[in-house]
Amino acid sequence: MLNKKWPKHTLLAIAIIATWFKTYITYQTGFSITIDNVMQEAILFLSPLSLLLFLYGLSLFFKKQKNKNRYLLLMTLVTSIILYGNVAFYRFFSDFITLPVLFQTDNFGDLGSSAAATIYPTDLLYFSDFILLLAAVKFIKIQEDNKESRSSHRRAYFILSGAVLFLNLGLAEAERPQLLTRSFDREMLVKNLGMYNYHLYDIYVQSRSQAQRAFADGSELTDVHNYVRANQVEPSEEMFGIAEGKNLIVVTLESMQSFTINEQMNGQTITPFLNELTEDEDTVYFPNFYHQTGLGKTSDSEFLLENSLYPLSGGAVFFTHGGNTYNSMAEKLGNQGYATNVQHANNKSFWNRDMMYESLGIDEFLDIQSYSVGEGQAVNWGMKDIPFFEQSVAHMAEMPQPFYSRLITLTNHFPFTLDEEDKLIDEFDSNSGTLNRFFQTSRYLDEAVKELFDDLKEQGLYENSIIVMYGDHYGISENHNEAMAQYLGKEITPYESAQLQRVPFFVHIPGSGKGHVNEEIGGQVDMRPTILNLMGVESDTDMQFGSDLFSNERDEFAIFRDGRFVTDDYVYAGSTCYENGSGQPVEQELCVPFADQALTELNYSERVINGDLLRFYDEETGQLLDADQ
Ligand code: GP9
Ligand code: MN
Repeated sequence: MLNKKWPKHTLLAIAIIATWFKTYITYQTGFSITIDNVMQEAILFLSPLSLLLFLYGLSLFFKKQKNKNRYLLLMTLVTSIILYGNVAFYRFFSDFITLPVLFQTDNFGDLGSSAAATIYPTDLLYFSDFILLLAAVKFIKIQEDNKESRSSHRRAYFILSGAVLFLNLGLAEAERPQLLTRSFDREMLVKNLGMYNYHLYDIYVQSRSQAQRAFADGSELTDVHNYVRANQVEPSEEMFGIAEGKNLIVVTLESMQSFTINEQMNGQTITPFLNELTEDEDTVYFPNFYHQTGLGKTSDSEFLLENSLYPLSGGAVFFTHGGNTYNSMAEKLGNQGYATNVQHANNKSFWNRDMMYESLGIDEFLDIQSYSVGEGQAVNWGMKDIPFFEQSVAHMAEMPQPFYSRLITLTNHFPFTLDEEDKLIDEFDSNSGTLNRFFQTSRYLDEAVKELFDDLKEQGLYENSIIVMYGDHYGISENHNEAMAQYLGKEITPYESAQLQRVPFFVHIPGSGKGHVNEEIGGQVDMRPTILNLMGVESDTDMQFGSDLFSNERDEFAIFRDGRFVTDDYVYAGSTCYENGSGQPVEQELCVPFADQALTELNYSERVINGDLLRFYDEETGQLLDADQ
């Protein structure tokens, strides 16, 4: 059979079909893409085709068969690398690659151990189309075609490929209106446009945002300014200035989620110390507090904390806009005479922190160089939290007061590994090792926080400080829903998934007697105004989207970075409007006004960042500056 001469475009057909089918199978196996109906499945199936027809079809412009073959081999290799790159990235981040993260090479170095753990020999299958084509080129005899295709044939071919693209876009528009204008969710883009078109779209969006800064001017800030002023609330009189002049210690609780607080796992308490704090007379605990991070994970949470702006829908703002003008909480406290710093036992370039902290006006960054990591003091990503806290508090003892010191923990990070002696509870018993270990590392982090409090007391810093703690983002992604369902004893619907985005938020003010459990619904964007008010620092002329969680005037609202949101009545998730509390789906209309507001707010925040618009704003006076200033 191999001696028979096959039609001249056989190799092109093999390449297209092989990559097409491989891509479709990868959608099903390499990612967890949710499909709700047959139409979505059909779009998913069709989506790789248009770009493949076009890209591979360019081989028709080559004259020599040898060059046609080489070109096709190169393209199957390139598309394989793109697809596999996404699969590997997805295993780690549960997200698709977007252009700016490719420039985050520093981070990929540090991810080494975790990334290696997610590469398998069977991954070679992601290159199966390339291998197949290689074999076909070698073994199949075709009627050699050493001339350019006839232009009329080519035209017909490319019209067909264009038609497939329009069919794809038409179906996508019907299924998901405004897909390209909203584009919060990369999964939706990949699902509807296909992986390869998605990347072209991403390249377009990213280069546009570069151009946006170049062309932005101060007038774009007017709408945002009006919106921010219109939504501003008065601070709580009772709490304003309650911590004035005290040191501010903010602790980032790596991957800590609220579902562990005041709960047990197989009869064992997960966070005994934090549980105690929820009942403590000097601690306010917010159980309905949500993370609002995107792809920038920890760094996005820092961005929300410092600026009360939302991070970006694509990429990590610490990287993409590390050089912008900001009006951070650190800078503000610095102006009040505070010494400001961040302490984190990791490389300073991770998440581009060294650059970004300069833009945020943070005086000092105590990175891994400031710590001595002794024998047995490192695990997983680096220094263990307990010695980290101990040495950080020793640093604090040397700092001029008052200070604002931010501590970023690390031990409770994927893949959640611990040394035997640090395992204070057993593993859980689900099919997800990740979730099973997560309980143990959460327990360790709880222990570390307890020791932090002791260290502060020992160094005499406790009484004169306020301690704010927040969970940065989820630790357990939706890939572990089955195991989570086993733990929670209920199915993980989109409603439940949204509720699982709750992270703990604690405000501990020694000697205040203000402790209570505060049910207010809020998110990380609200930390800056809340904290500044406690410190007695006015922020009413600042460009911030959050509001004081203690204020009686504020609306209960938490907007997720991907467009989901929670109000006291509703939860919007998975394109469905649910009643908050019962989790029952309700009429879509009920969520619409909030969805519009969420979209507006996220867009405004994005506009401020992309245009670097705060360079046109004077936060002292609340005035817009002329573009040429
Ligand atoms: C890295 C640490 C963890 O320095 O903040 O980052 P994450 O992966 O959680 O964003
Ligand atoms: Mn983190």
